[in-house]
Amino acid sequence: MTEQFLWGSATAAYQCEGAWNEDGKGASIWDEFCHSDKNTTGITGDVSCDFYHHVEEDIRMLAEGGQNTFRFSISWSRIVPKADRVVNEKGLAFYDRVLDACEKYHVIPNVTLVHYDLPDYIGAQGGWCYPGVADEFAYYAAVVFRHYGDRIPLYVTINEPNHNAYCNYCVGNYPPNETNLQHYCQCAYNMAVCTAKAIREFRKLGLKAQIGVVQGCGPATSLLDTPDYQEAVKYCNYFCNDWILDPAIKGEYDPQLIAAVQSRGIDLSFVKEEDLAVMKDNTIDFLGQNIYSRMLVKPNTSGITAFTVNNAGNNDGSAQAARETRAIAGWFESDRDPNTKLNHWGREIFPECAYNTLMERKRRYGNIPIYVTENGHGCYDAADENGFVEDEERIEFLSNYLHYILKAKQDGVNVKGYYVWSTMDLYSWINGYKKRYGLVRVDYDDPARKRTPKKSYYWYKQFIQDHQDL
Ligand code: BGP
Repeated sequence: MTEQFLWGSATAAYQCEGAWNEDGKGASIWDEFCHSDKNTTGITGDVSCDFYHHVEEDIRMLAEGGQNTFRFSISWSRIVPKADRVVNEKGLAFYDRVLDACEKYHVIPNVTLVHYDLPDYIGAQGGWCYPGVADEFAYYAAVVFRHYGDRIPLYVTINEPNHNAYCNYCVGNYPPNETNLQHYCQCAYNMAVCTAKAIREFRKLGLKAQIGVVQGCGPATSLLDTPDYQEAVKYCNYFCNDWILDPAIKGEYDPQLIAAVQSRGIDLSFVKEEDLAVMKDNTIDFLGQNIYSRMLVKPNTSGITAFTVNNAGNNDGSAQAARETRAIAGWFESDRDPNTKLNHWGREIFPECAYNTLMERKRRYGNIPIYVTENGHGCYDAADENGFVEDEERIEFLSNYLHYILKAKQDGVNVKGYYVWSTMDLYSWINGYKKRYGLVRVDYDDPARKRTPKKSYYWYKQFIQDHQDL
């Protein structure tokens, strides 16, 4: 692959494809969840922005916006729709069309094998906690590697194992909607085994392509540097970062982390020697790092274990407004810096976190190549009568974060690419379609899903042009 800096934007299958049951696709846990009573909003990704039927247009627009790379994910249940493991040729053909468009417009694909949308037949057997999930995943991954090979230069095994496991089993807002720390640990462990077993398949083929994993949060940090605050940071990192990244990058768990997890009464009998051996031999080539916000923590004085998010998008900036928080009794709890802004969904906007995240990754993991695989601002956009959005708020967010990302690169972090979340407006997990991230507006009232580039699309195009020397 060429060594040019990659400038692009990202999507994920369930959030943009639509066509949820077309051409032999099987149901995923998100299809199942969104069609069930547990989905209190009734909003689904059944059609979404209908990328399935707009592939050529979306990739052309991306390229016309000066971008040279596109991150998307493959829907596992399009490729292997049922538990019988029969491969759906029409599913493979769909992503061939996506890759054809990428080639036509000189866009480098960066492809994730699973972005939250586990097949429902695995969900029915225990989902990410099903002990057989890693073998199922390795089978599916091998089908993908053999079929697409080096047409895809950058593969990602799993999007955000940390955040996925966290929402599934701590907050409980993603399917299977549980709050269960034991299952959180089991899920995160199984995801690490999935990554390792998929990489083992990948290496067998001797491809030139590279493979990585995408992490969803940055390192924990605190407002004070006293020993009790340092402890809180350490435990939060065990929980959110090291538990995921150490096996993927170093091929092993930190024994102190294992001891800490056990001391909480987590039963680690699911950890198997043979899995640890696979992890040791099968680590990633690059890290994908998503950057949205800071994880600010303090010592846990409440004695409470609880996790909250704001899916209502009603944060008005007041002290009582619902925000994102996480707390584990005895370990850490979220802190709030009154000097920073929160978005409507209660998430802190803190551009410096981009720099701190990247520098900390370098400190712990050395010169590993890093792609910033997502960075974006979710907000309520207002379009004029022509569908044009003057999204100054998004431009300000992106330019502030980019400033710190490029500073980290200048200071020696091996940053090789950057992706705005998202290429066009798409479904936001649980939040539906009002929370928008796209560089391109999608008119959901229009059956044809008309696309209109926003002001940020043109701003990004110019930004890329001004940074050709990277
Ligand atoms: C990341 C996910 C994306 C995307 C983004 C924005 O964690 O990888 O899929 O959804 O967050 O999140 P949300 O849509 O919940 O605001």
